[in-house]
Amino acid sequence: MSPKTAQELALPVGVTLDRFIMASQSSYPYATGELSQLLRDIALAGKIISREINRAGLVDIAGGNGTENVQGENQQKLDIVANIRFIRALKNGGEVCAILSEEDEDIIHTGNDHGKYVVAMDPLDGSSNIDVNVSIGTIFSIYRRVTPVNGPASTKDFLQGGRKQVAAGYILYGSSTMLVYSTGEGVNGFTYDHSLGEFILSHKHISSPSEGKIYSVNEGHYNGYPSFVQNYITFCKDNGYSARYIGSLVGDFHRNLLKGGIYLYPSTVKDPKGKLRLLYECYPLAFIAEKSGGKASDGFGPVLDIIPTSFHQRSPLYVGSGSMVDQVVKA
Ligand code: P6P
Repeated sequence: MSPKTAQELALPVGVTLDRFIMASQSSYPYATGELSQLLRDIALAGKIISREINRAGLVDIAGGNGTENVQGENQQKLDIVANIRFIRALKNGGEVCAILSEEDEDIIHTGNDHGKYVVAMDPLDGSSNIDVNVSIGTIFSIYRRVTPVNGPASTKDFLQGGRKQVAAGYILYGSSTMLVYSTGEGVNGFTYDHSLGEFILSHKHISSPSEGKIYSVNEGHYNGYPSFVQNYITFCKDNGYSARYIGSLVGDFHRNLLKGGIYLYPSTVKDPKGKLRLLYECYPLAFIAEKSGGKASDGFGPVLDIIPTSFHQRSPLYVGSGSMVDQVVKA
């Protein structure tokens, strides 16, 4: 075996999230570091949740908690744990004045009235998959507050509309834990190295393939879908597309983002506005989709153009490769 060079013996670790954030911040001369610190706070909570999820089968935090969230959905124990962990990380980080969570009806005031940002989040989406070891995820959306600093946040801080997001992203707890986010200039992915306790840049400038052959939809609801969705599903079958639906939005979204594909959660007769939440599921993933060259529609227009009216409102979502979203919307 030929001797290795020094460089081969000591391969670089890669760009840590901290270094990436600092480098990105320096390219924004007016950036004062608060958003950078906020992103670190989210990453910290993601590391903690990753640890909790990985041991869920070993300690008593898997399964249902026997309680319902404000949506009337059965809460998994890890839903509650994730909600607490993210609220605590954002509260202690000091940059966020208020949080809107899927798990809570009203705004959560952090006590940091000096904070310039608010965060809308689904702390753990797809949590019913925890018990069967399927990927799940955190989804987050960040806005600069519009209410005066040092005063209390209010409803209008959260109902600014999707195009006012200053950053958005998700953490995917899968075969590896990944943080994927954008602050408006491109989308980057970081893989968590448990041995170092660091997120390392692994997917630089993610670009969504304009085409794809994967469609993600729950065909069990087919009969209740609008005809344009039924027509599109038939189109996919007639053209040999692959059906991939794991019942976990972040997992399906992430695979389609990298490989090309479309995720559909249509309106149904039972749920005329669909199931997904606009503020902390549809908006942030639409932000990531558009910043990586893809598209997100509610069937009538871009999701990011929807004017929000309430915290937990729902929206249909067709998101992924641009030409596929165009295809389904005009089907
Ligand atoms: P259905 C999980 O509850 C979730 O919000 C998404 O993660 C997932 O894609 C969808 O709902 C699954 O819903 O109705 O297909 O079971």
